[in-house]
Amino acid sequence: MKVEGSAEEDNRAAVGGRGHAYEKGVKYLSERGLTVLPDKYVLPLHERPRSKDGNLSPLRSGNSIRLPMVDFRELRGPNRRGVVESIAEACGKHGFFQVVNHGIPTEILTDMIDVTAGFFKQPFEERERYMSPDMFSPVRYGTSMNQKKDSVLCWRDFLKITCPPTMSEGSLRHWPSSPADFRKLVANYARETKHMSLVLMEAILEGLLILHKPNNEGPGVDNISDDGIDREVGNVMEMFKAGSQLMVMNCYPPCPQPNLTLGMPPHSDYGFLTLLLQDEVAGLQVHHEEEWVTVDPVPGSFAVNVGDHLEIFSNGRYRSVFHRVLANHEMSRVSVVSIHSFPFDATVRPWTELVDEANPSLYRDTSFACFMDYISSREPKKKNFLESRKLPSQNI
Ligand SMILES: O=C(O)CCC(=O)C(=O)O
Repeated sequence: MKVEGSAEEDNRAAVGGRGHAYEKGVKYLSERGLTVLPDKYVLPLHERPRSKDGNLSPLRSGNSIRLPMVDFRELRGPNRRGVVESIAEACGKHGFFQVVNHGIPTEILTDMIDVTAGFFKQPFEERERYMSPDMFSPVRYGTSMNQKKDSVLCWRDFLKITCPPTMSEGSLRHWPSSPADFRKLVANYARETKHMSLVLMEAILEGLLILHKPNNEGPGVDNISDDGIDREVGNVMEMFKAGSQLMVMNCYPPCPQPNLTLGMPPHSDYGFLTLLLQDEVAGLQVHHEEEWVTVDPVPGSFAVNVGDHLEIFSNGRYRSVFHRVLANHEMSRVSVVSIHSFPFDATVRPWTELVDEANPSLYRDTSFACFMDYISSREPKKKNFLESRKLPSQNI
């Protein structure tokens, strides 16, 4: 007969008694039936999740927010200017908005969620093939934020994949080949989200010009290209068309003590725009008016947020917003983020259209490589990368 030991003894056995099991990720730990959260995941008291009503579970908390809604279809209709302005307002006030009526077939979204869940359900040996300490690897499986540097780990595993510009079959050969159809389904999703990001970015650029010169009805005749687009907007859009797309597939397994840890700690995203698809399990929280509020999943829609590059490019008009993810005890959760920016080797700086004597540049030039160097050399904390890009004399 098996004699039951203490929860701590069971847990020590489950994680192998040594630190190395943590590096296999939280899916691995959760599959071993942990009942007590290992110390490595326990946040200091002041960093633990807490909500006003004292309810810690995002599944039950009433403290949720409805993000401003953007009807994507209307961007192609007579009310385009109204939608452009409402996106500008959402970026300025919230840094987050919800996109509906985007036209991406439901099947592509459900396939993406299913193939993400399917990837993490595979045996550890299959997932482990993509584990790499190289932050520049085009495919990387890992856990926490930076598992080698984080002093306290967080309760998430991830698969990061870089989307090549052509998305041709040959260029996807580094991507996982299982579950079956992984490459096909993820590539379909990546193409659709790339298109959506381009349409949104064009609207965001127009919105920035309107905010900067509110009395302008539109670009002057000299500044319109043959296809009717403001030349300045057109130039920037060329950078986005050739730009980078990074996808992060996240998995948050049930957590034995979710009130002691987080799925992801407070952070901002580094690109221009992040498009987030979540399954039906709540967990995402945004920092809004000094409070953490839950973004309840709206089936078939995307939560979109401003990233650090857009904060820099907009010269601080828009701010990348802190968000975090709560863990929960009962249900596994998956999400997929698609992060869009200029090409990896391009420089990001405040848009010249927005900078003049009255509005001096507030940020240093930056690039994706500079961000990667920064985060691979230290524990990423909140927005400290962005802080490092602010010009010293500017009080923003
Ligand atoms: O899982 C989520 O809802 C958010 C994920 C996220 O913030 C990220 O991957 O940066």
